[in-house]
Amino acid sequence: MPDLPLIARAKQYGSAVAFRTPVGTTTYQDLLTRSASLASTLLAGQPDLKEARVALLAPAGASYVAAQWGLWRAGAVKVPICLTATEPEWEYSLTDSGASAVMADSASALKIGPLCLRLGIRLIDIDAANDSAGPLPELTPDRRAMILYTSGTTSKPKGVVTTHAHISAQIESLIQAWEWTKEDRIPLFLPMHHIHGIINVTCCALWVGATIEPFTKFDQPAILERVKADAYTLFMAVPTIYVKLIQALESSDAAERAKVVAGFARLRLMVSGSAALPASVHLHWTALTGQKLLERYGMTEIGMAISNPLRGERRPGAVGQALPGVEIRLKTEAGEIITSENIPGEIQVRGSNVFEEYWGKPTATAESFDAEGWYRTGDMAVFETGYYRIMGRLSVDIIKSGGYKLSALEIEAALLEHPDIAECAVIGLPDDTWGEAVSAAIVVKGEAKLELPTLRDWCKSRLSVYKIPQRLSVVKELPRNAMGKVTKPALKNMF
Ligand code: MCA
Ligand code: AMP
Repeated sequence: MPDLPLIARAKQYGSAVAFRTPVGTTTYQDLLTRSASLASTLLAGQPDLKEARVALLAPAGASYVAAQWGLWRAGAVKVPICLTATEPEWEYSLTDSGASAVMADSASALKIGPLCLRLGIRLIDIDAANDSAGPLPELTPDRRAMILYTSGTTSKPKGVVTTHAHISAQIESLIQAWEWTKEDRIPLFLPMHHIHGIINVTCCALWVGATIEPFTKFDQPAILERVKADAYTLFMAVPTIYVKLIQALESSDAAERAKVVAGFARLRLMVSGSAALPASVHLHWTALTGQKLLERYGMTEIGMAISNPLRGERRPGAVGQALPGVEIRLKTEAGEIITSENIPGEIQVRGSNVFEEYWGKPTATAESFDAEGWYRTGDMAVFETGYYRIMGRLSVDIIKSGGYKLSALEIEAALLEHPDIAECAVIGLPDDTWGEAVSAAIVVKGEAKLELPTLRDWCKSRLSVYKIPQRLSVVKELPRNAMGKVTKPALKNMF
């Protein structure tokens, strides 16, 4: 394969606009030129980086993509890391992946520079690097392409490895299902270390020659201005964003609201995913804008798997049917494959979209697949009149807040380092805005006193803000079963 598919396709789009910002545009040819130069910087005379891990720390935008393509073209594996993570979290991703270099925009390079120095990792400032393009290696689709860190049922996040072939399969499935074309224009305001921002928005748009308007965060006023101006055809967000948009629209004056609503009504498609979209929010959004949100279901390990149809009924509270190229089945706890409707079971997935392995964790990888190669998602669903409906997760230790998947165990481990905390247990409590709110029950040492604001402050150097407990309950003891294990369902009543 002379070129990776995204690169080969970009060559066809040449002078089309890939990125548009208030200060200018970047064409597909600009991305190709810049990424070839960055690949040379990375290669520094070597013929091929041979799957060396290179971390990427930059806000969404043309520079991010040039770096991503550059490291791919040099034969490296991309390890995107979170812009707002703490230094210990960065250190974990860099050391666990064995990263040999970090590519960062100038502002991020300043922040991560001291850590790179301490760990002896090469730091490349994407904005400053300016090598001339040299020869690039030939790459095959089975090469590893990306490691995404995802939280789960273990205390520390696991690195989900996908190859170029997996990524292509994930993209092609969505292009087909949602009928992406080069006429599409989409805002990008989701974090660039997760599938939703990386694959569903950025890679899909660039695959077809569409245009992206990047924002460094969910900048609601700026995005709504552009919605009013008919800047977009597509919009993809997590449920929390739709909740926030409903709140904003309902508190704006009637004339302003009418303009924004008219803008949303003209979009060809609005998608929700990464967490459950309550049917009430779905119906509220339709009542407000006339748009029927398309809800879909996915996971870092599998990309997107199930989606409501582009054409046809988009059912509130349901996620639809298997996407093209994706096989889905439900299995009962007793191990029976479910063949009829209305019987709940675990969602299992197979297909060329499914990841390769957890980085450096062969046991965890083996345990997550069954003997026939079906990936066990740990999510429960039921098939009802032709549509899958997600019922929840098998593990109480996974929390979804604002679309971010969090590990209760990781947060508990951090809280236990607090000098006044003797014991703790973390759960997700239902929350209208965040879906679930991280909630900690703690037993303090001796006569110690601990309140939420001081605890949150203490957490800020250890945990990303979205992992920090939003609710706190100080209890005398934690509810435990006969084995001494904390019974998390019983904990809910203590808040
Ligand atoms: C921000 N805060 C949060 C969260 N995000 N707290 C809890 N949970 C969160 N997710 C904190 C802020 O740090 C701030 O704290 C306070 O809440 C209010 O911030 P605000 O500015 O209002 O929020 P925001 O910055 O607008 O962020 C909300 C957000 C963001 C845009 C919904 O959380 C977000 O981008 N979420 C998307 C995550 C995502 O892409 N997930 C996809 C994973 P303080 O007041 O203390 O400063 S991929 C995936 O799940 C699969 C594959 C799939 O199916 O897609
Ligand atoms: P992540 O690990 O961040 O990739 O999150 C994947 C998880 O998000 C899935 O395993 C589900 O638990 C959840 N999820 C994604 N989309 C939906 C949805 N539409 N409804 C309910 N849960 C969802």
